[in-house]
Order: sequence, then C-alpha cells, then structure tokens
Amino acid sequence: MPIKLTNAQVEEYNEKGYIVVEGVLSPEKLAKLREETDKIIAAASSVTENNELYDLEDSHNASNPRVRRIKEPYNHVPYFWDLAKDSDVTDIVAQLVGPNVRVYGGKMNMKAAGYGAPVEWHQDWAFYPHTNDDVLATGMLLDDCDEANGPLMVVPGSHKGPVYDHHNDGAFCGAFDPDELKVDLSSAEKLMGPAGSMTIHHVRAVHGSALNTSNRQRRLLLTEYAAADAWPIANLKGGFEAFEGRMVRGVSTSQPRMAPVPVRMPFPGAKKQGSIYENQKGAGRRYFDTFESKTEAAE
Ligand SMILES: O=C(O)CCC(=O)C(=O)O
Repeated sequence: MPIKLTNAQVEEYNEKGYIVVEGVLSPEKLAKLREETDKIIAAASSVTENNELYDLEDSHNASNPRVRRIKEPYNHVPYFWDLAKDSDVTDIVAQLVGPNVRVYGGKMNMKAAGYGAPVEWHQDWAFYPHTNDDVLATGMLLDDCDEANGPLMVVPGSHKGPVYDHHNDGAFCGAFDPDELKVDLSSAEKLMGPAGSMTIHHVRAVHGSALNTSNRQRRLLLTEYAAADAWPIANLKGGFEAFEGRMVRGVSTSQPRMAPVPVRMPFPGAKKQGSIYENQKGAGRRYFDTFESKTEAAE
C-alpha cells in the first residue's frame, strides 16, 4: 500500500523542516535499486577522474575504486528515473509542496564504510534558490542508517531562518562558517531509519553529515523536488526542454509564483567546480573531521 503522510507528519515537516518516512520503498524496489547502484559502482574502476556521472574520493584509484557520489543517476540509468517519478514517492512530495511537481536535480551520496566523506553544514537553497521555497529533497536510504554510519543531520526550524553566506574568499564554496551561525548546531537531529525509509528535508534547512567511521556503508539517494511554480533563479539545469522533461506529477506552468523569500546567489561561482564535496574544499573553516584530517591527527 502506498504511504500517505498523516496530518501530524505534515505538521512536523512544516515545524521542523524535515521528517523520516519508513517503508516507502518496497523490498523489491529496494533490491532493484541496490542492484542498479552496484552496476554503476562496478564500472567505476576504469574511471580516473570526476566526470558527469562519478564524483570520486580523493583516495580513489583503479585497483581501489572509491566513489563518493553518483551524479544525477536518472540521466544515465532508466531505473533511477522510474524511481524519481514513482507515485509512491511523488504523492508524498505532493502533500508537502502541492500537486504539481518537478524534479530539479539529484544524486546518490555513497558514504563508504570507514572513510565516506562528511558534508559540511549548508542549505541547499544557497545552491539553487527558486522563486518560492516549496522545494525539498527526499533521501532514499539504501542501507540501515544509525548514529555510526553518518546520518544526515538537520537543525530543527532552521528552514524558517535566514539564508547564510556560503562564500569564502570572494567565491561560492557551498558551506558557511559554522562560527557565524545564529542556529545551534548541537540541536541538529539525525535522520535515521531502516533501508527503504525516505528522509525529507526542506530546501532552506541547515544540514550536514559527518565522516562515516563505522564498518557499514550509508548510501543515500537524494532527489530534489520543487512545486512546478517554483522556478529556479540561478540555473534551469539543461535548458528549458530538459527542465520541462523533469515534470513528474501534475501540470507545468510558465508563471512562477514569487514569494518573499531571502535569497543569496551562488556567484561568483565556486573555485572548486563540480560536486558539493569539491565546492566545499574552498571553505575556510571545517566543522567535521575528514578521513585525511583524522589520519593525520592519529600519526
Ligand atoms: O549525504 C549526506 O549526508 C548529505 C547530503 C547533502 O546534504 C548534499 O549532498 O547536499
């Protein structure tokens, strides 16, 4: 049976800016998702540098392939698009952003056992501001996720606050200086659950995640959804046709709804182009340990 959010879950999302919904993916769909993911990862051994599909850990090499992220997998493997437009997911999204829904983008963050990279605190809104903020990201858990394998952490209520400056040294860096914040990062909650659960976080919510130091991987398939009348103001992603092709529910509109939302543009662009992991290399101060910093400290 497809899942419908209760009123309490919708209220919780509106209040805190996130929820976790268990059992969204059936065991069959989860098995297929893992199988398709394994195929993409197996093909990474022939890849030597970041490209349009792979984002690699700094320690990646052919004999020891280490993929940090699969970029926009739905552009490369049909099953990922099937999942992005699966009504088990989009009907839930529609309860939060309205009936007309478009995919903005997506990726799978791998967070491998032992070294899976952290993601510094940030707001997705700083990367892709829209004309209104009925925009969110779902995160499908491919693995059971608990405290130890690097859960996504979100600061409750931060989606109602300001958009922070994600620049350093005159360029966008996809992270903010944790010392400049007006929110209490220690209040962040961990979005955990069994495989097949789906996290949902609001586009303005402050979030991040730590290094995976456990012996279990944590793969999270993130898909960004927007109300059809929320138009991106920094990048349509692939031009108008591709943008329209990402409608997954209801009808499109060429009349954006303008809301009084705080916006900072992600320009000048990042000195380290590519994924958020690359962008954040330009950040001045880091909050989370990295595999490299931990190893150095231990030596
Ligand atoms: O994978 C994670 O835990 C964090 C993901 C995230 O916030 C991002 O990639 O924008």
